[in-house]
Amino acid sequence: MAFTQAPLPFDFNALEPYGMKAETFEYHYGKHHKAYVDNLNKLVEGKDLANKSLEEVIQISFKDPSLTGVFNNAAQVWNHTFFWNSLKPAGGGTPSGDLAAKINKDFGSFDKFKEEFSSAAATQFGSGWAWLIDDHGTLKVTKTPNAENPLAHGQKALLTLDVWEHAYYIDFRNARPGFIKNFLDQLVNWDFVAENLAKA
Ligand code: MN3
Repeated sequence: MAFTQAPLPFDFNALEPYGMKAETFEYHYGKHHKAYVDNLNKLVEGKDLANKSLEEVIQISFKDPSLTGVFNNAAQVWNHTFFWNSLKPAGGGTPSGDLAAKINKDFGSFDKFKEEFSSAAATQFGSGWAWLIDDHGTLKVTKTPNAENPLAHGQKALLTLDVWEHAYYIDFRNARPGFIKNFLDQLVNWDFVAENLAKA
């Protein structure tokens, strides 16, 4: 069974009123994400790994230096699907319920969380990802280089932002901080984050 690219959970132009053009998704979903899926399928063709789940492939290949190429592509397939689900039209703002309470408890306040997340996303040198994770019961902000992700470290991802330059160059050119602020202000899908937190 080949790995497949999950559909984008919104139309290519759905985020245009919220700072991200259809052209961004034509490239980022249609070219970059698709290439990771195609490369992964080529790399695992005819191997036992082709019959594992994507999550299993990520965890197996992260520990095996001979499988770096498999890890990079598998993790990027997973990371991008997770990122699309982290976005929604007219998102952003503040979470509610148990998630809001947990953020307040573990970060001190929602503003403190925003500061930490923005700082992680802005200071990831070069390509990578910023994350909100559930690290064995405690919410934390982390950043990872290139394709690395919380799954590889046995942590549960709740939210991510792609800070590879290809994620923001069409909409924000070189201005990563503007992309981060726009994400927090009007794109974060807090319902998705709450669903992830509630999962065992
Ligand atoms: Mn990307």
